[in-house]
Amino acid sequence: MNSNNTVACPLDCYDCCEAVYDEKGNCKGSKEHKVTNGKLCVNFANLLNEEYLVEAFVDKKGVPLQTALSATVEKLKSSDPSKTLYYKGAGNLGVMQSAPKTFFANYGSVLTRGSLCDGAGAEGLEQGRGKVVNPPIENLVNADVIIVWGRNFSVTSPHMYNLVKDKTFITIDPIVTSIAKQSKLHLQLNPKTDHELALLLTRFAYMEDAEDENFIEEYAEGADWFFDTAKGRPIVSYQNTTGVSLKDVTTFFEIIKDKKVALMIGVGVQKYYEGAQITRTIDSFAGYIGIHNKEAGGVWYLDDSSYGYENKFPVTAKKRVDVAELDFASFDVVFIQGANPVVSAPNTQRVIDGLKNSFVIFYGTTLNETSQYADIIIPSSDFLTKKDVRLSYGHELKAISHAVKKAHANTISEYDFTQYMNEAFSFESLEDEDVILSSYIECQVDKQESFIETLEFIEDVEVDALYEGKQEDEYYLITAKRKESLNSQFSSDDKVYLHSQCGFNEGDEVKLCSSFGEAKFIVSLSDDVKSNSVLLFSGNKNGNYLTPYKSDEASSSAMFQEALVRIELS
Ligand SMILES: Nc1nc2c(c(=O)[nH]1)N[C@H]1C(S)=C(S)[C@@H](COP(=O)(O)OP(=O)(O)OC[C@H]3O[C@@H](n4cnc5c(=O)[nH]c(N)nc54)[C@H](O)[C@@H]3O)O[C@H]1N2
Ligand SMILES: Nc1nc2c(c(=O)[nH]1)N[C@H]1C(S)=C(S)[C@@H](COP(=O)(O)OP(=O)(O)OC[C@H]3O[C@@H](n4cnc5c(=O)[nH]c(N)nc54)[C@H](O)[C@@H]3O)O[C@H]1N2
Ligand code: SF4
Ligand SMILES: [Mo]
Repeated sequence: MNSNNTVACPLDCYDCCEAVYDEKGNCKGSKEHKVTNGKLCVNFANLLNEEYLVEAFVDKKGVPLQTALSATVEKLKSSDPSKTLYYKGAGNLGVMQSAPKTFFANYGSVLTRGSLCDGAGAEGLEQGRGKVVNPPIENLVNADVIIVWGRNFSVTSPHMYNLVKDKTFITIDPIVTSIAKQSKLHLQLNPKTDHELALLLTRFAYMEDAEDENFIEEYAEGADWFFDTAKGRPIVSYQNTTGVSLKDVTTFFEIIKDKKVALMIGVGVQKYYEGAQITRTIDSFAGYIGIHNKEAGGVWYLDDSSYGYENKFPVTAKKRVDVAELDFASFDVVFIQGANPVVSAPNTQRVIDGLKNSFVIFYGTTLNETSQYADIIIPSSDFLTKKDVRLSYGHELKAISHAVKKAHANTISEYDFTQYMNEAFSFESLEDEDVILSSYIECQVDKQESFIETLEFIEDVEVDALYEGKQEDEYYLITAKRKESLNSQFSSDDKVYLHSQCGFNEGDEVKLCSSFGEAKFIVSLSDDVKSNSVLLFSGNKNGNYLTPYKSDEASSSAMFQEALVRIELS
């Protein structure tokens, strides 16, 4: 691991792989990084083939980097800082991406709060146990049965999956995902009924004598209340609302009986207004049957990857706005780094209208749908040319990036950009780059950090069901990841996937309408999609015309699936 030719995959992905760059310029998966295990994926290949941006722009005209940087300084010097926004995306997850935020916080820009990704679920887990830290990867490897709940495990963390692909799987997902196809049991529940399913499972756990009395006594609070909530409804009523049969629930307990269980929760369960409560209910069920704090197995989610590390880029924002609700038009200047909100943020029409009415500075490695609206474009140097460290939200291993290639003269790294701006504004400069990086590289987080001291069970579950207001001709909106792209990066798949019973034909052009907007799509039929749902992949250029620009109830985060859609031939 001490070699100076490793490169961290910068992409927003659970696996956090490390590659080795050889003298011939080839990148191979590191064999020393346990999760990478010598292999890389199609998206890493996409990165290597990417046409990186090597020209800066001011007013759509190509200019040298220096001209774009000077124009940025000039624009900020003549603006009211409180009318400027700093918006950072997840295009690169290296720790150095946080450097520019320190400049903008000192300057006085408004920052964002909440997330477009895992915010609601993280909030739910944190409410119950105070922190979100995954168990050691060994615990996953040593589990017997893996429950994949609202996570496209083999697609969105292909290397973690590879370590355990021979285990017994149970999948809980409205879509027949590739992991569902390899599972012993697939509970194809209705969207946004996961909290109900968790309560039903808790009820069965009691009947099957599957509760973990020791865990409950030693580490849990409120288990009785939680169980009372689970008992509050007739069992058969859960069957109707979740769409999961009691027979399948019995099978679920047959499979996990006396087994070491790992529960992999994904972002699918929490893209809703009450996403925090839903996730916490699942974690409470896991506590009830004693999955936590064991030698093998445990509960995984997208954890706080920097837990236990010293934050080298602390910021205090003068003001923050919710990332899902913000209106770009209400700012004079918007600085967008590593993001593509025109495709990835909720409510595309509102994003575009906002960007058209603001001065936009775009800082990225590639042109994208958002950079079209930029007044200034600053090219960021690509991942092979800058030093960095990646911490993972999927497991405890980190990946280290050396600058294995020389950066193009017209590009600038996030660290150098921040230093440049600090100097222009006479702000204090950052610590030395190598000192910052060593702090992350050398810090070893104790594996015991994932130990849960107290699990407070959720007591009242108050979730407004989507099925209650749903009309016959309305569909649930599912929006999930796909193998060949990383959110809006690389190729996009702009189709709508529908079950063959939907009454439309392959290739039809349809209009989808929600209460938030409408857009056209070409139909692709797939019986992997539940017949009451439509599936749009993340990165679909038109998908977010349909999604709400409101925050969830607890974490200021987006809730992409809190919507129902109608379909008409266009
Ligand atoms: N190849 C690839 N890998 C990626 C990404 C990518 O774009 N491409 N993106 C990365 C990022 S940013 C993230 S956050 C992670 C996310 O990775 P995952 O956690 O796997 O997230 P998603 O694919 O959004 O959704 C997971 C599953 O939730 C299901 N689902 C939807 N609604 C519900 C529901 O109401 N209940 C239940 N039980 N399931 C539901 C979907 O059908 C889907 O199969 O993946 C990362 N990895
Ligand atoms: N409908 C729907 N919407 C979603 C999702 C969904 O499942 N469905 N998923 C949500 C999730 S989980 C997430 S995480 C977000 C992601 O949304 P965003 O954070 O907006 O990420 P991307 O769309 O992947 O945009 C990445 C951009 O970052 C830039 N970039 C890449 N590397 C670097 C770098 O090193 N430096 C700089 N400065 N720029 C770089 C590239 O120009 C690229 O276009 O999308 C969310 N939006
Ligand atoms: S699996 Fe994820 S971390 Fe690994 S190379 Fe692919 S995108 Fe990068
Ligand atoms: Mo994400």
